[in-house]
Amino acid sequence: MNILKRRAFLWQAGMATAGAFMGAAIPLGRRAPYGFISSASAADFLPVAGKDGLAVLNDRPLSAETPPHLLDDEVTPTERHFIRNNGIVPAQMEPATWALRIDGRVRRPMTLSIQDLRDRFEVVTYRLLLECGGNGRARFDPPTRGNQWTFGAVACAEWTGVRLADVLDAAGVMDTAVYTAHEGADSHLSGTPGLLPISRGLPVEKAMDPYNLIAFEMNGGPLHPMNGAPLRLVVPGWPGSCSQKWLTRIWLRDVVHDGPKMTGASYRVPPYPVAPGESVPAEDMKIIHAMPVKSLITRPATGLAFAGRELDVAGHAWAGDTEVARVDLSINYGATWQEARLAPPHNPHAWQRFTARVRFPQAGYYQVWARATDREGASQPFEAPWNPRGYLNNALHHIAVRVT
Ligand SMILES: Nc1nc2c(c(=O)[nH]1)N[C@H]1C(S)=C(S)[C@@H](COP(=O)(O)O)O[C@H]1N2
Ligand SMILES: [Mo]
Repeated sequence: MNILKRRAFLWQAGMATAGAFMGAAIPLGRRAPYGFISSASAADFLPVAGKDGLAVLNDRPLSAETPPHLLDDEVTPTERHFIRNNGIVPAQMEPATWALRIDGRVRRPMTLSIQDLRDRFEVVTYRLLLECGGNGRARFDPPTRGNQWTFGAVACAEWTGVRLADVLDAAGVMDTAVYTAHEGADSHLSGTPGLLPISRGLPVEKAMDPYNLIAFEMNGGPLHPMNGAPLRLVVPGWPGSCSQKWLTRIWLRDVVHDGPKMTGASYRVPPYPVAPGESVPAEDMKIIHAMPVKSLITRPATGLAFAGRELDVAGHAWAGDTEVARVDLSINYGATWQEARLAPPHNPHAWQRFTARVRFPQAGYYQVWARATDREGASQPFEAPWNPRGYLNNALHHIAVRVT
């Protein structure tokens, strides 16, 4: 069985048998929560240099996610940043000769080396949240096609580069431009020359967000080859697919970009509620903009068994283009809630730390649920609305613990 099929099988096999694949003792037995799957069989861990502990969802193209307890750092280490490839990675990633073309509806088309970017524009460093639009897809029922991400297609690394807005200003965006279009150096899985695996874009207003970077450093070092070395876009808060890796061209268009993965059902959702499994006419689907409010418990790892009555719980919360206002925890399936301490973001578009000490009334099995609410008052649902391609699943995360 290939990795993808095996994982799908693991998923469908359900909780009753998940333990058999785990090897190690599981204190929760068949009541292990879904969180166990992402840290499943050791054979699924990624054999890529410079990556550590990621679970592989697909090996061609490579997609791998990070188990929640390995995302506890404020700044996600490069080794733990998830990978989502749509095509074949470029053979050549040489920074010295890399060229970025800016053209289309601009007054001054330009070709820039990485050195030109460093010399001509202010170099800035920000912690930026990147989440795949399909993160959480595995929780939809009926299942939707695509990578069955559980929780870990999200990261907040420290990126260094120049502002996309500064580069666009230098190129002189024409009044007729409405959308950017991004191209990278990876090739289509079919091997067809000139066919791009993915080319997405942004409305010009969003492209001008000062926290969008054209990045050439990740966590103070070079970009990892699987995260777009030597140059990529980082567009925090919007689906990860907007953040073109191995970036070679940004062109400005006078229409909404219609490149691969911009049309049909790709990165689109119905603008009205639909029943699970319902088919939706393609022309009704709307392009996803900001990602919804979400949180992830990163400490302790799910499955903890411990003696005592108090437990320190921690995690991160984020909210697309806005900020998280509060995070609440429940140990009784949502009957009552306790507000967690919540830190402001290190900079706009970084995730926010939440911490809380939770007290358990007696020994036994508990689920600890986390629920974030953003500044606009939107909070995480108990179950995310189903959509044809399984995007935007921001349903509550929980861990399970046994108090002895
Ligand atoms: N050139 C290129 N850029 C790309 C992709 C890709 O396949 N090719 N995948 C996109 C998707 S769907 C996501 S979620 C992010 C993932 O970034 P990462 O692999 O660095 O985590 O990259 C985006 N940029
Ligand atoms: Mo993605």
